[in-house]
Amino acid sequence: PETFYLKDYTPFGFEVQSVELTFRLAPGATRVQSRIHFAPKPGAANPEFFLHGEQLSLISAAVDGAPVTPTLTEGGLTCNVPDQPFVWEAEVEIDPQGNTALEGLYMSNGMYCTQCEAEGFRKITYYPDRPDVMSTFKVRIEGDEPVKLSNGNPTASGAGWAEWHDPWPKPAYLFALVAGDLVNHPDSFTTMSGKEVELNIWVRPGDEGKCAFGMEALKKSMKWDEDAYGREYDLDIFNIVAVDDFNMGAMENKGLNIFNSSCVLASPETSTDANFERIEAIIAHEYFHNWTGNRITCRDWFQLCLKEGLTVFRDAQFTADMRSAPVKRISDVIDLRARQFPEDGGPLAHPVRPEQFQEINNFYTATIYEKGAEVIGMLKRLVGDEDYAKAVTLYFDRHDGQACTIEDWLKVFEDATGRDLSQFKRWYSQAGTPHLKVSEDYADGTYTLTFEQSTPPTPGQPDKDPRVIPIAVGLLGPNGDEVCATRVLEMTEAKQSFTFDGLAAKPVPSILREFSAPVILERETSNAERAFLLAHDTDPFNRWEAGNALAREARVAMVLEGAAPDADYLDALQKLLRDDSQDPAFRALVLSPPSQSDIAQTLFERGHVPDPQKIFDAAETFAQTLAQQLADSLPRLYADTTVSGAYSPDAISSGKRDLNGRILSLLTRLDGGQQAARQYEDADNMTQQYAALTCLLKAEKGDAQSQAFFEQWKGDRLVMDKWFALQIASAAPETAASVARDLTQHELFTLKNPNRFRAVMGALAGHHAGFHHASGAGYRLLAENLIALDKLNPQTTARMCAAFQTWKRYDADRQALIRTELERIAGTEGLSRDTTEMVTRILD
Ligand code: DPP
Ligand code: ZN
Repeated sequence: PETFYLKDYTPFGFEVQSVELTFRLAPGATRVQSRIHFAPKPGAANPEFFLHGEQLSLISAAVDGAPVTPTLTEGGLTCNVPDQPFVWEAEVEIDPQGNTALEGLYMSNGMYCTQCEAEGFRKITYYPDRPDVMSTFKVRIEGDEPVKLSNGNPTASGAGWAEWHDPWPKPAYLFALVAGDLVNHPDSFTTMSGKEVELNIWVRPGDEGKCAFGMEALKKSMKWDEDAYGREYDLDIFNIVAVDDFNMGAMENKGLNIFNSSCVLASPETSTDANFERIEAIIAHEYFHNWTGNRITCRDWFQLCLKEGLTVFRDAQFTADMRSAPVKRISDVIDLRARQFPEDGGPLAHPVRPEQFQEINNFYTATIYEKGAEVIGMLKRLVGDEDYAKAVTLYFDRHDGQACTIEDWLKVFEDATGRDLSQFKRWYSQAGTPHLKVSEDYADGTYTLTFEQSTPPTPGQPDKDPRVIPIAVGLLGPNGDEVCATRVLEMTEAKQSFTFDGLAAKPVPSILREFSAPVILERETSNAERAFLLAHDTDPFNRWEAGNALAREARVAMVLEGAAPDADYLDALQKLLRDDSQDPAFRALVLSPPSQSDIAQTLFERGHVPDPQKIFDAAETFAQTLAQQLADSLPRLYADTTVSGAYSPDAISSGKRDLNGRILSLLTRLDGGQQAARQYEDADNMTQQYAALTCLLKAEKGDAQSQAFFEQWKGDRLVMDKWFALQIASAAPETAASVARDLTQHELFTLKNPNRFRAVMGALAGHHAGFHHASGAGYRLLAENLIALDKLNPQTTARMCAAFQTWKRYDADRQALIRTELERIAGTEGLSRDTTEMVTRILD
């Protein structure tokens, strides 16, 4: 397959002045007519007229009204065109019904919908399908479907047709069309300048009752973007549509966001607290793209983090404002370590701004999104809040309507602050997570911290230069009082020391507060000091971090030395658990152990070969011991944290339910599931029902409830995804793969729905000891299903290949088993470009 390089960027030789599209919808044979005004760019000498196009049947083409016969090439067409402005017209036929890749125009449950990012528009018509080509669009949709939507504002409609006009120039990846039998949940929003905007969430009949929460989230997002960034919405209407079959979470098409139904539909009976929070965040994310992504877009796909990193950063700020900032930060770091650090430390490592790719769909990664957001967080910390606001305002003023690069982004910060960001830019160009070693020294009232940074080699990048690392540090005195408030140390050298004067005694440092940089901190310290920080640190993130480190060390000692669970840590946990003055959500986070995959990674980094079964056993032993030690207080703790009254997904109630669920899982280890069974019976919301079922299934006491759950919810696809996933997640390591295999034979399993595929295969890959069971059955099952899905849906297949990315952590036998499966996938005839690229990179 062809490799594309950042360094090869060349602009398109023509301006696109306007686009008019007419769709005549038919499931197996939709006709698309295009009428596009092109003009050669001044100064471009005889540019090639190349239009992308894939899986299109060309019916006719004309230039300035005269029929032409273009040359069809791999991936598009070329044509001789005048050296002055001209009108291109074409008609193509496409097959939405046969489109199982879910890119371009396709059908989901009888409804037409589109997904064009990154390169799906070329499956709709011939077009310069690249983000730096921006134009206004007029769209006419002809068909019997009662609802027909596209971008922008509605202009006219009649029996069997509707017309839309999007006045804002946009790249083709933001194009969208929806048509079907849909019902809306309507509302409106008045913008800061007093403009009334019509809002709708469109769903299949029957789902109307699941839109209210999403609508509130949308209105909050619109208000927040005005208040926090001064950004106002810019069309008369904003539509959201829920679609069942969708490769991503959601898509920010101009004025017509299309959502995976799992990321917008919500009701207390069918959605957990975690679902509610995620839905609120994704609605915000897609809405915020209207400015960071749509009004200002990317020049090319290498700049993907320009919109994604910034928009993730903005949605995290939003969630922090709506809910608890420390809880959001801790959750984000857990997620970063679970998904981005393994990527950065393995064969799929790539810079936040990659310099090459074969298939751009493979770069919608945790590195682009989450590390991309971390980089912006560092920038904000370095320049300060005020200068951040100045720079971002300059970005909107200077670049509105443009397709931009990371250079443009950094330049507004340089211009607004006078800083030189050339070294900072390494965060965008160097892959890999820096390791930050710390040592300390204290003499005569002066405390010195010395840091050394180094980044391991990553594919194609053997050597790394030192980066700018903002290290937020505070100091605590021996009695637990803070003797030095947070200071941001700006590290620029490979090795650098910082001093703190006037201290009466050797302090305890709290380093990397709020996780001020996405690095791996290496510091030799004692469990006593960790417990001290867990008790006294003023920074909630570092308090959690201290608890997390204690948990990790306890697990590592159990796995490596067969040690008993650390008594001091158990003590600290019990104290915290009983401390009602602490936020329940925070207590729940401290109580949630590092993941088993996380422990495997730690062992690997310390030079050991992780044994998944031993890690699993340690987790079980630890939880069992904790439950026993807490035996006397668990019933009271359970009662105290039970939320009664009408369900509300607000942060306080959901934090309490989270803690309550963790207590229930401890209690279930002692009471044989009695309390969980009662909770299952009494539950009037999915959070409590699901928590109870999880406990029961883990205890092997949940067959009846699982059956009842299935009967109750078999008509609800999203709830059934939970049921599928839970069967695997709760299985023992030796049975996880066979449970998953049976589920792939279940009548409700289908390769055609990405959510269902992810529910089953994602749960298998997420069951650390089950997926990595020595039999290799988990590897085998995943490989078989990836091979089967690749024929239908390369994009979702390729993403799921990442389950194998950590394979070099494990022993030779497991590596050999995985290699066999990776080679089996790679050797499959007709394997997609997407999956080929992923498997090749993982194998390298
Ligand atoms: N829709 C995806 C997102 O919002 C890709 N842009 O991140
Ligand atoms: Zn996004």
